[in-house]
Order: sequence, then structure tokens, then C-alpha cells
Amino acid sequence: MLAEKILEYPTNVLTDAQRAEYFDKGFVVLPKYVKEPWLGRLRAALHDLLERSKGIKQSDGVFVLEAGHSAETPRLHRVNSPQDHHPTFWEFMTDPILTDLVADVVGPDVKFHHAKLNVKSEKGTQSFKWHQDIPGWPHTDFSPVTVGIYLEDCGPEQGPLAFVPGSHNGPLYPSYDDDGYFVGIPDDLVNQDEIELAVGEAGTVVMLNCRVIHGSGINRSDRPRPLLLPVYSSADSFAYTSSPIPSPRCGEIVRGSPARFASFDLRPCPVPPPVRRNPWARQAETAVQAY
Ligand SMILES: O=C(O)CCC(=O)C(=O)O
Ligand SMILES: [Fe+2]
Repeated sequence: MLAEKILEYPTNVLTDAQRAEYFDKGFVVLPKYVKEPWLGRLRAALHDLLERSKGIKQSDGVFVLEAGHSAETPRLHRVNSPQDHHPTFWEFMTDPILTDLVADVVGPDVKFHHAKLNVKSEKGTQSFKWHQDIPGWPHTDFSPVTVGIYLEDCGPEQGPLAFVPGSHNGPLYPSYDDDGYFVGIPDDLVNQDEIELAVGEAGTVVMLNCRVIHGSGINRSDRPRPLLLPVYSSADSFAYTSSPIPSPRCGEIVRGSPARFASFDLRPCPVPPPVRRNPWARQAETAVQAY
């Protein structure tokens, strides 16, 4: 659904000012939006996944490990599709606490696309280089939104999400190298003076539009930075490719009704090369682990 149409609906959760901020800047931060008991349940689910990762020695399609990972000290960069590996995550991602919120920026009919849980363990992790998400999973319009939920407090030293405000109104960058790896956006295209950090206490939510330039630095602190990142779109927005982070739940309508017609935004959207490579296959060589 296009922005003009979305804005015809009243909001459920956001104030008009918060929704205007999302459409103006490409992101909005909602301090301490998720509270107990959800926070405790989500942390317990993360704990279960960390326990499960202890048996893993190499990154695979689910667990992306950080250097130094061991059974004694599990160190995770990311868990792909957490909603398929612990029921609490899917229950949360389909609860009105999120789906009503998402409806405020995509319209009343909401479709799930994929999710990840970026743990960014303490004491030195890979960063997420500057990038836009939509070249990773192009859609017929630009309604897709990622909802980031900080499961623990996140300060500037923990590698919080960082944004170039307003960049969702600029061009989209092709984002892949000649070998089919997602490489994001060159650092020199980003003016360091414009960057805004999204920090906050546990439960703080960041909604980011699929076009906005964002990234995050190395977590050099002694605390992890677990950030749950489900992605949704309007029900009438359709992906051009299969999801790079697959899930049997991709395409599920989590609020309202399925679409009978697709929505089209005529602004160009770059598509991935025919063969995409697994970024985690060369984790040591590149900091890009994004979209
Ligand atoms: O976890 C982060 O800091 C950023 C992750 C991100 O942008 C992505 O996974 O697309
Ligand atoms: Fe991203």
C-alpha cells in the first residue's frame, strides 16, 4: 500500500506525530514500548537459543557465530528466523502489540516476511555496514518495515542501530558485488555528521522503513545487544524474490485480510544478482551481515 493511502487510516498505537516522524525520517524510536511480561518471556526464549547454540562449532543457516564462540561462552552474531526455532517469538510477532503497531505504518492488512535476532555478543562483534534493506528483499512497493525490539538496554557503546535520517527519500543502491555478496553502501556516501543513533532501555522499539540507510558499529562493551528484528509489509506488497532468510511463515497474513491486487510503487527497485552467496560463508572476510 502506498503512503498516501496508509495515511488515510487512523492510527492504533502511534501518535500522529510519531507516524509523521516515521514517514519524514524513515524511522521512529518508541522508548520502552514492550514491557513485562513480554520482555521476560523474550529473554527466556533467547536464553534457550543460546543454550542450543552451545553445540554448534561453525555458523550455519540458523546460528551465525562470533569469533570465540564455545560451549562455555556462546557468542552469537545473529539467529536467523527465531520465530521458527522458539514458539515465544512467533507468538510475539503475531500479537497485536506488534501487528497493531505495524498497521500504523503499512495499513490495516499486514503480512509477515522474515525475522532475525541480532544478538551481537559482548566484547567485540562484527558491525553491520551501512546498507538499505530493500535490495535484499525487493517488493512491489516500499511499505516493508522492520521492527527492532531491544531485549536489553542499549547504549551508544553497544553498537546501536544508526540511521541517516531522510535517506529513504534518496536513491536505492544496488548493494551487491560481482561475486553476488551483499555489500551494502560505501562508507564515503554517508555523511557522519547526519547520523542518528537509536539507543534506549530494554523494550525500546525502532521502526525502520526498508529504504532508509542504516547500520551499526562493533559492540565493544561487556554486554550483549540482543535486537529482535521481524519484518512486515502491507498485505498487497509482494516480494519479487524468495526470502534470503527463508521461513515457512513468509507471506502469512498476521492482521486483516489477504490482498486481491498488488500495490505498485513505480520508483525503481534494484533486484539481487541471479546467484546470491551466503554472507556467513565468508564471515571472517566481511563485516556485512545485513538486510
Ligand atoms: O542489528 C543491527 O544492528 C542491524 C541489522 C540490520 O540492519 C539487518 O539485519 O538488516
Ligand atoms: Fe538492515
